Amino acid sequence: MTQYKGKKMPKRLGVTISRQIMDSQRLHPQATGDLSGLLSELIVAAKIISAEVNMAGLADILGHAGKTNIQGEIVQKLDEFANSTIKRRMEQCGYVCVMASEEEEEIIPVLDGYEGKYTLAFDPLDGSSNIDVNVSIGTIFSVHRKVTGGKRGTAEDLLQKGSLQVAAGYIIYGSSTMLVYSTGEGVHGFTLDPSVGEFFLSHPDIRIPERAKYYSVNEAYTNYWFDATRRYVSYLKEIDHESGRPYSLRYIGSLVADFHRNLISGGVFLYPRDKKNTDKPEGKLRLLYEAAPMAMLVKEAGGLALTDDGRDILEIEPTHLHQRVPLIIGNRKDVEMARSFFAG
Ligand code: AHM
Ligand code: MG
Repeated sequence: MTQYKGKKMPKRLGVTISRQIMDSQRLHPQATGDLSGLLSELIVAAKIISAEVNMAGLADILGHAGKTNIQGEIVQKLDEFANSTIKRRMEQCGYVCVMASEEEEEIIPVLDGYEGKYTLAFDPLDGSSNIDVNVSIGTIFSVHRKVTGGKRGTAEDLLQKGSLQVAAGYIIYGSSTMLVYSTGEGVHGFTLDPSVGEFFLSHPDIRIPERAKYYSVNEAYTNYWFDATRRYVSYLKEIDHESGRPYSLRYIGSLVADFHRNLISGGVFLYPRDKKNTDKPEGKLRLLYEAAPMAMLVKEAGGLALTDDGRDILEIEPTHLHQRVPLIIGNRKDVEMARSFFAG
C-alpha cells in the first residue's frame, strides 16, 4: 500500500487513470464524484488534443494546414484547436461553472443549466511557438471550488490563490503523451498507450529529487537581468562537489517540458523579471494558468515555488485573469537559496 498523507491507497500494476481517480475519490466518503467527472472530461480532451498534435507534422503533407478542409471549414491552428476542444468539452459537462483560458481575454461561461461547482483555468497549448519544430508542448490546468453564491460562475470564483486549488496538472505531448496531476494527495504521472487509448499509471507518487541536476532559464536575457538574478544563476553554476554543482543548463522554452524534466530528474526553473519587456514588469508567465498549477504540483512533490522577491506563489491573491508573475520553481533547497539572493 502507498501512503498519501496518512491514507492508504492501493498500488497495482496496469492502473488506469480512471481507476486511480475512483480510488482517490473513495478516500473521501463525502465526495460527490464531480471532481472525478471533471477530470475524466479533461482526460478525453487531452486525448483528442494529443491525437491532433501527433498529426501536426503531417498537416502540410496532407494539404490541410491553413487551408479549407473538405467540409469547407478553415482548419484551425493547433492552439486554437486545443482551446476550443477544452471549452466545448467542459462547457456542458455539468462540473464547471466558469472557465478562463490563456487564449481568451474574458472569462468563459458554461451553457445554461450546466453550471457545476468548480472553476477551470487552463493554458490550452503552452509553448506553442515550438509546435512547428516538433518540440514537446503541453496543456496546463487548475481547478478551484466555486466561492460565490448563485449558479453562474464569476471572475471572483477564478481569482483565488493557488493554495486553494483542488486539482492541478498538465499534459505533455512529447515522445509519449503523459498526464501529471495532483488532487492534494501526491503527484501522479500517467502515460498514454496510444494503441488502446488509455492513460496508465507510470509514475506513482512523484517526488522531486532533493539534489538538483539542472537549471533552466533563458540565458540569452543575461544582459537584461537584475543583479540578483545574475548572482543567483552564478551560484547555480558554481563548482560545489557536495551539491553536485555546477548543474547543467537545460532550457527548452516550453514550460511544461522544462518543468517535467526538472520534476523527474531534479532541477530549478526560473523566469524572473528583467529589463527587457518593460510592458511585462512581472516577467512573462501567468499566475493562473502556469505558475499556480505548477506550484501546487511541485509542493506536492516536495519542492517549492517562489517569486523572485521571495513570495510563495501559492499564497498570491490574483487580481486579474492574465496576471503575470516572476517564477522560481524546483527542488526546495535551491529555491529556498534564491531568497537570500533576491532579498537585498
Ligand atoms: P506561451 O504561453 O505564449 O506559449 O509562452 C509561455 C512559454 C513557456 O512555455 C516558456 O517557459 C516561455 O514561454 C519561454 O519564453 P522565452 O522564449 O522568453 O524564454
Ligand atoms: Mg503559456
